Amino acid sequence: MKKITVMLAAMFVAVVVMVGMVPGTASAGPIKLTYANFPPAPTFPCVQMERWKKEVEKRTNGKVLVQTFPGGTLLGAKNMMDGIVAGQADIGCLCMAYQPGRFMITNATSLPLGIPNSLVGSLVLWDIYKKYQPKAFSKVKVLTMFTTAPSNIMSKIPIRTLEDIKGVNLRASGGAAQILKAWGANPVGMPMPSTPEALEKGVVKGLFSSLEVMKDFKFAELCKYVTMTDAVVYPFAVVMNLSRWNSLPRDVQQIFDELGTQQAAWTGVYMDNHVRKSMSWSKRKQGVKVIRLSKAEKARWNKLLEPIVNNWIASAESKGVPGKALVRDIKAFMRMYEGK
Ligand code: DTR
Repeated sequence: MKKITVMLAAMFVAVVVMVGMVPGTASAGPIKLTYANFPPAPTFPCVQMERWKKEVEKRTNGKVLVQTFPGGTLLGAKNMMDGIVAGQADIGCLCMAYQPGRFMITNATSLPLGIPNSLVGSLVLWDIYKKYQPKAFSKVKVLTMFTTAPSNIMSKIPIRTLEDIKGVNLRASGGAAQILKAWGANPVGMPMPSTPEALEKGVVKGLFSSLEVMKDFKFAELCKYVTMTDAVVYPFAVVMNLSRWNSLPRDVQQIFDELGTQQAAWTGVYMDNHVRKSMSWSKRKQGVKVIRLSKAEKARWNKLLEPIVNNWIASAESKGVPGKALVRDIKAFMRMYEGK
């Protein structure tokens, strides 16, 4: 009798342990997910990450807990995608523009096509991803995508004309670098987290990016001039390890899926508002001067960008990427979200 009781007890313990190991079962406790990000905590990619975490924890009633790792503590700007595929973190946020060849389809949104703001950019990018389902993401689950606001030149010296920008070292990455090159600048490529040191050391005289960084990285303390170009956005993606995704219960997957478009829109609105706040702080507290190109000067700058889109289409088509259709779709989605 005693033997049977011991055996039954042992079986009971084994069952409890086994059930505890199955992901998503009631007795498994909360599902814990790690989320890696490359820039510092106060910057917009991390702000959107904290918002996603909060929403997920709320909508799953605490069934999912997300532990966030800003500042490149778990994965950095360039090993984010591979790190997520390898399972070094469950979720990761990456700037696709830092790897132009790898994410050719989604990076088409960083062509100079006149995307007016981050909200429109983010919704257009997300639609392009959903329509084309690029192979570059076949090893991960994509949770959302978004873009920055358009890029402008922040510099230590005033840049008013093409003559002023000629040969100036300015930091940019991916598609944005070729825009600077077309204008005659000397683009220096590096991910955003390396930029503060490059500016301080004088390796670059400025940068080409969305303007929320004037406040978030305190670039306004060094760059006293902003030349408004309103050109090109940088696309971002949030990706999840595929087997981790497959291990999630259906109701949790559904919540993550519902959040895809909402998170893209939330980030767009946050970014557009934050750019405005950053610039009013830069002007009021840091004495930053905003330079607006005259109409004639702007026409000269725009003319230099004209070949970029056609050259990109030709090179994409030669690699089997439907460049023409992509550009047509980006423009159509853009008109739709601009309400035209
Ligand atoms: N413009 C891109 C991406 C970018 C814009 N703001 C931030 C903040 C933190 C990291 C990246 C970005 C860039 O210049 O890298």
